[in-house]
Amino acid sequence: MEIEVVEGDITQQQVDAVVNAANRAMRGGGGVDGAIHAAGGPAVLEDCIRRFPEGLATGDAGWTTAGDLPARWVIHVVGPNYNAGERDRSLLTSCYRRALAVADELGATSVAFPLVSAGIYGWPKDDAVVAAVETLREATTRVEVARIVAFGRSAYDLVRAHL
Ligand code: AR6
Repeated sequence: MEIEVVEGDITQQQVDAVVNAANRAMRGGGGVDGAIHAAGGPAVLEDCIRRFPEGLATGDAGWTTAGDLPARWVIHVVGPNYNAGERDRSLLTSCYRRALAVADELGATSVAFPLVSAGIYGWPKDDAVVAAVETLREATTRVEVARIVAFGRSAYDLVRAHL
């Protein structure tokens, strides 16, 4: 799998699936979650309610339609909330592994990832980048391109340095 980085907005990515950094309730939120729901439109939330009546566990992934986004699917993951004391790193790496497993189920070959947990959930940025890059590098998957979408120049530089 090729791993690339771009600076930009994940809602604009022309890929098969975009990954959302959601929360356990799976009913939208702020950050990248808010941006994906806003750009994807109400179909994303409707599908979340239909497919995830009980929400989703931390570290897990599940897909919905991408609604009005250029992508076909949104793969929602729930990263650990570092600020709330969830500091088990395997829950963070699990998000990337589970997202790729869901992409494989869907037959998605290009997937865009945000830096899960690195915003509102407060995971230290440097380690969030290392976790993303290393987990993607070690993954066994049929996904051909994993695109890390860095939101802002400093995140982009950090990911580039680690790649
Ligand atoms: N495109 C790409 N990356 C983005 C975008 C975007 N449009 N917007 C933000 N980021 P966060 P979390 C980056 O806070 O830390 C929500 O309320 C951001 O700079 O979106 O996992 C959910 O509902 C950061 O690097 O997600 C949850 O409650 C990264 O995406 C909670 O926040 C993740 O930041 C999840 O927190």
